[in-house]
Amino acid sequence: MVTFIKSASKESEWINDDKIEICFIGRSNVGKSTLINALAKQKISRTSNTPGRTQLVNFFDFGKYRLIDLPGYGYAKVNKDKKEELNIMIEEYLVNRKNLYAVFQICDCNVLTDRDQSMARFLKSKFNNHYIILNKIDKQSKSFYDNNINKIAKYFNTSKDLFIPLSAKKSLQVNLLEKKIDEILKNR
Ligand SMILES: Nc1nc2c(ncn2[C@@H]2O[C@H](COP(=O)(O)OP(=O)(O)O)[C@@H](O)[C@H]2O)c(=O)[nH]1
Ligand SMILES: [Mg+2]
Repeated sequence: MVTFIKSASKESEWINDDKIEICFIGRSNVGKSTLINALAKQKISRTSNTPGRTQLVNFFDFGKYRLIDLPGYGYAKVNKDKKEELNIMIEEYLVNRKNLYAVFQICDCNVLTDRDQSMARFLKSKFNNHYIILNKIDKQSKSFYDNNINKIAKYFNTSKDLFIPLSAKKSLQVNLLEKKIDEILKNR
């Protein structure tokens, strides 16, 4: 049974135990909430057409692990103070969280930005278990991924092995992510 646990705005509100955590990070509107719902096979996270809705660190219980949904980074329409506050929340979690074991960066494969690129560089330098989910593949032709994977790997300066192409909305290839999470938990 997968459940929403709580939202936190600061470190003192995090959960204090030894349970392993996996986090989702990405720009707002790339489909983080939709993917959480696809993984959970139920609607436990609010999705939105309006970017910038998740402005807290959200904790979900997935049984063997906790899944953490971080605020979206690089959203232009929130004011400067709010942006700073969100970036601090993200960094605080990524840098300080002892429970954190793997980071899944979610990108919209149709719109890769400089912020995605610099975030990938940061995450790669800091985490052995860093993967890049290329979401919204349903918007492209079937051959898109195969035709562009080398270009995307070059863009991120990473190995192709880090990529997980899927569609959260249409539940396409979400099993690739499930498999990767199982593998990570087993190899720990
Ligand atoms: N076409 C398509 N749209 C998606 C996909 N995943 C999410 N979306 C849409 O993108 C928008 C933002 O999704 P949401 O999950 O709220 O993004 P978040 O801000 O990253 O949590 C919503 O309109 C979703 O329906 C996908 O795989 N394909
Ligand atoms: Mg969301």
